[in-house]
Formats: sequence, structure tokens, C-alpha cells
Amino acid sequence: MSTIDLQALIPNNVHLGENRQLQRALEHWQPAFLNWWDEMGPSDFKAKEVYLRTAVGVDAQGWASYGYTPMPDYRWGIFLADKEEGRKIGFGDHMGQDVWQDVPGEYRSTFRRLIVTQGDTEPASVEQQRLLGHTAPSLYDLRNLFQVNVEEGRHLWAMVYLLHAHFGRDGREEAEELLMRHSGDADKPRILGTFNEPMDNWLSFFMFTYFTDRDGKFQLKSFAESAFDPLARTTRFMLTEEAHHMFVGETGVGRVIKRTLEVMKELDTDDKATLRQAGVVDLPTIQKYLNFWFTSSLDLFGSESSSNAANYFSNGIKGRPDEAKFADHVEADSEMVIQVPDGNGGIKNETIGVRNGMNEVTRLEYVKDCNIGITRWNMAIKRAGVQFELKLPSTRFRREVGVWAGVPTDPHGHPIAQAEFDQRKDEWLPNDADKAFVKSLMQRVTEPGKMAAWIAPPDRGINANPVDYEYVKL
Ligand code: BYC
Repeated sequence: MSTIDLQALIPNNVHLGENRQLQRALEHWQPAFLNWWDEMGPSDFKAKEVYLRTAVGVDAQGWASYGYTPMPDYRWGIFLADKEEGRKIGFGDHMGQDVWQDVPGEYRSTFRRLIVTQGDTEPASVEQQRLLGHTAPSLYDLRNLFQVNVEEGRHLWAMVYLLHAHFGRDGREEAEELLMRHSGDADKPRILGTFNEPMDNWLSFFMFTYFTDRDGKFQLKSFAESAFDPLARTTRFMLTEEAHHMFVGETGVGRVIKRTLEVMKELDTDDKATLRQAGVVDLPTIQKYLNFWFTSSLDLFGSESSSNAANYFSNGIKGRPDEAKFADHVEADSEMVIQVPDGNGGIKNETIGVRNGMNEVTRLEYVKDCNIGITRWNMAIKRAGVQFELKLPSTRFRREVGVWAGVPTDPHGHPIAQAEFDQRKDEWLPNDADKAFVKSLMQRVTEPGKMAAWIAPPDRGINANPVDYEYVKL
């Protein structure tokens, strides 16, 4: 097992102390990061003690420690999963060869671009969630928000380490740029669409951690297969932290639904206006938020047919999530069928090479994974005796990237006229009134164990502590 240097200015298990030049470069970037955190991270909670989990190692048994920490003192470090001796490339044209400890020159710019894209999403999400602390529905939720935020900060460190260690001056410049682009900035926005969406309410936060962090899971799993071993090891450890973020999303949405069901039962109604009057989010509105964040996250997988994706796979840069479970790891001539617009308002099948279809393969795995939580939420709705089912919309609905970009369809994926889409979009996606209502519920609750009226308490607290533990000392 690798040794962890926790005393170092930058905690790490990459023997940073043995590479003075790299250490100096990262120590130079560190104040810029802290400055960014100060300006763009969670606003106004700097001095507060938060009950946080901190990564202190990569051993599955005890990789994290829990304790009160003001967020700016969080020990952001560099942790790579342990090296697998003799690891071979598991897919593509270099299959069976030794993995790379450094980036081959011919793939340098591609790796750099992908690492930058991955790195860009991490601080972007912190920026998006910057103001949510002011309207947290409980101290438990406030702590979870901050936990997610500091770990996204650590994931930025993970990518910045790779840029500094393997991409020389270009890498250092890119690392600086990662702190210069900002979510929603008109001049220097974040790279991917979803990460520029505003987020002013906790229902969106829970949908984001359920759907968008899950894209993170699948992209990280694809990198965990990479022939570039330091990238594979970094992302494998990031996945350990990522699981909690999706837990926050799944249980968060589940608790909103639970509370709505309680009030539906109490008042014996499913009338939207009555439920809103009673201060809970009606189920059709939850469906609209789901539609929005799911479809936005679908775009993050890129186009259904992509020569970029084919190159990543052929060259061993990015595999499929859980590559080992596929029968053919080369897919030299294999084909698959995707659905594309036929140009006349219909849908047609198109056969493409599997290599070109890698984004779609990964997207379909993602959709399956998304459905697991939907099934659980629907079970709770059914148990409450309510006739309503949440559903994932079609992967053709409201797309802005890929073959369905800009093609109007209904949530079932049936192509419709633009005029019909424009007329009906308020039925399918949060409209101004929905947004104003959800926002109006966002009132801060700070007494330990108390919850805002629109959300049920969690089943249990963090790290075996009770739900009414003082998770943030305000
Ligand atoms: N918005 O050939 P295509 C996470 C661009 S989330 C704007 O289909 P490709 C996290 C694309 O960049 C995981 N632009 O793309 C979650 C390309 O531009 P260039 C983040 C987009 O390369 C929550 C062009 O369109 N990680 O970790 O096959 C909280 C042509 O597209 C979008 C990664 O994304 C979009 N949605 O695949 C915190 C992994 N989609 O190069 C963190 C790294 C595509 O022609 N990124 N474009 O200028 C990748 O692997 C690939 O870049 C993509 C796109 C899968 C995103």
C-alpha cells in the first residue's frame, strides 16, 4: 500500500516531497486555489465548523476521517488508488500492452483536453452551488452540501496534479485557466452546458447530485480504464468519494417525495394548488425538475456518433465503464444501430461502428443506472397508495448536443413541430411559476434535527451520529 504524507503542505500519496519542482509548482497553485475558494466557493460560511469527512488514505477500510473543520482548512490532497503491478491496457488497438506511466506524445493534446474538461466541471459545480448554504432545509443538508463542495475541490486537485505532473508548462497554464472560467460567466463560461445552469434551489441541487454527478460516475469509470495509469488510478479513488454525492441526490429527492406524500395523505388530495398552499412540491413539478436535469445531463455524454469517442477508445485513452463486462474489447468492425431524425419529422435507424458509438453505449448504461433510483421513488409513491409514476423522458427529448440537438420532441421522444414544443414546454419543464414557487419554499432551517416543511428527515445521520447532531456550528 502507498504511504500517505498527511503532514505535508499538500497531503499526498505520490511522493511529492521527492520531486521538488513539481512540489513547488503545486505549492504555487495552492494559494490561487484558496483564493478561488474564498471568492467563488460557499459564500459566508468560512469561519464555521463543519462536520466533514476528509480523505486521508486510499485503503478501502479506512480512507477517511471525520471531524469539525472550517472549510478553508480542509486538507485538499492528492490521492491515487494503489498501483496494480503489471497492469495491461484492457481495450482498443493497444490492448494487452503495458499501461503508460506517462502520456505518449501523440496523445498528449487529447489527454490534456479531456483532463481539462473533467477538471473544469469540479469547480464549476462548486460555483453553481455557492449560494445554497443560505437556504439549507436543515443542518444535515447544509453539511452534505459542504461535503460535496470540498470534495469537488479535491477532484479539481486530482486533475490539476495530472496537468502539473505530466503536461509541463501547458499543464500549468491550463491549471490556472481552471480557476479563471466561471459557471454562467458570459465571457468565460465553464466548458460543458450543464455546468453553466443556474442553481438557486435545493430541488435542483438534489436532481443535479442524482443525475449530473452520475454522469461524473460514468465518465470517471471510463477514465478508470485508461491506458494512462495515473489517470486511471486518480479517477478510481475519486469514485470512492463520488458515491456519497449520488447518495445525497437519491435520498434528497426521496425525502422531498416522502414529505409530499405525507401531506397528500393528511389533506387527502392531489390538487396542485392545495399542496402548494400547504408548502410541499407536488409530484408533477418534481417530474418537471427531473426532466430538466436528466436531459441536461444526457448532453454531457457527447454526440451519439462521434469520431472523437472512436479515437479515445481505439487509442486506449478512455474505455467503457466496467470495460471487463463487455465481450469484445477491440470492437474493430462491430456495428450498432442508433436512432436519428429522418429529416421529415420522423425517426430512422442508422448503423454506425461501435467505436463511433461509444458515447451512446455509455449513455445507455447511464440511463439504466438512473432508473434504479426512479424505481425506488416510485415504490414509495405506490406504497402510499398514490396513482402517479415518475418517468425518465426519452433520450431524444430536449437535447442540445448530438443528433437530436434542436429537434423538438415530446417527453416520449416523438418528434413534434417547434410550435407545439414551444406551446407545451411549460407542461414538461419548470416554468416561471414553478420556479418561483420552488424558490419560495427555500427558507433556511438551522435548529439541529429540524427540517424545512417541504422535506422529510433522513432515515439516519452521518457516520453513526443522530439526525439532530450539530453538523454545522453556525
Ligand atoms: N456541453 O464529439 P463530441 C463530473 C462538445 S461530470 C458543451 O460528441 P466527445 C461532475 C465536445 O467537447 C463528468 N459542449 O464530443 C459532475 C466537443 O467539442 P470539441 C465530466 C459539449 O469528445 C457533477 C464537441 O461538442 N467529465 O465529473 O465525443 C459535479 C463535439 O462533441 C457537450 C467529462 O466530461 C456539452 N454537454 O464527448 C462535479 C469527461 N458535449 O472538442 C463534477 C471528459 C460535448 O469539438 N470529457 N460537447 O471542441 C469527455 O470525455 C468528452 O469531452 C465528452 C464529449 C464526453 C464531454
